[in-house]
Amino acid sequence: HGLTTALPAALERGEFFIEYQPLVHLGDGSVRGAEALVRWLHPQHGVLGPDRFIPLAEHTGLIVPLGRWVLEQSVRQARAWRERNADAGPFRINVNLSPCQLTHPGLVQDTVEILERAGVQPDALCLEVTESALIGADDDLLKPLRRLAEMGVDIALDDFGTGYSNLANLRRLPVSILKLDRSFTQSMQRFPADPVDLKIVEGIVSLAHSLDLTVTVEGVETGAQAEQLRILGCDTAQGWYYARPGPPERLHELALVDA
Ligand code: G
Ligand code: G
Ligand code: MN
Ligand code: NA
Repeated sequence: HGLTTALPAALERGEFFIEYQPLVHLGDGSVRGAEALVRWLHPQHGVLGPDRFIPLAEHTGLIVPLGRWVLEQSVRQARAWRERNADAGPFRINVNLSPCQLTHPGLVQDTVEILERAGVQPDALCLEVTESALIGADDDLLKPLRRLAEMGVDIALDDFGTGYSNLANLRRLPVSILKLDRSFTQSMQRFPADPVDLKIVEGIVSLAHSLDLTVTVEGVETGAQAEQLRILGCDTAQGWYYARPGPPERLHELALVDA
């Protein structure tokens, strides 16, 4: 595969870049942070989304240095936002971790070093792991996540609700945030929303809150969805209704408006 063999040189040449999508507090509409989403500006094919190259990077192991690069850039960006908006309250950065990064022995040390180099506190960072990556996870896999969580890094379960995980299993995981999958948000688009989906979201939110977890909803595209999910008790939201993923400058503008 041509893309696969081009990956290492692309990282060296600086062809990857990051877009940021804001995370908004559903109660007051303030911007609380952003998720980092990597893209590849390919010299022939133009901008490629992560779905086109993350699986290839996972297959070849390049995901480890690429993931480290994404983390480093994102953490530095978080610092810049905090400096510019000192009055706006804590600003947090969400970074996706692939399962290969979880099993890489350098994860904890790399993360600590990146945070220290940037002068960023661990509580400014949230690492997103998909629910499916943690299904059936044994203690060896959870240990690095536990260490990071003890340091103050938040761990979020991404795409929650799609992975058939045992809800009781949640107690075992060092997770503090559930990111409710986009499919639930889409279901809130119809009015009245599907009563079974309403009950499911209600149940997830109540379970999450009773375990002291925060609920973030993904894929919010309309004000009606945001309102419905706010009423159901969700805490933060992300989606095109607020902003598409974009360059870091866009977030400066959003954060300043809300400060
Ligand atoms: O916006 P979008 O098409 O960019 O994102 C698609 C998927 O790619 C998301 O589900 C996200 O989890 C994944 N993704 C985006 N950036 C990264 C990254 O830096 N690392 C990993 N492992 N996955 C990412
Ligand atoms: O990590 P994750 O799979 O959740 O990454 C988020 C993905 O969802 C990215 O591909 C991003 O571009 C996409 N996305 C973000 N907001 C919306 C939205 O409001 N609607 C839809 N359909 N996709 C979104
Ligand atoms: Mn994510
Ligand atoms: Na997701």
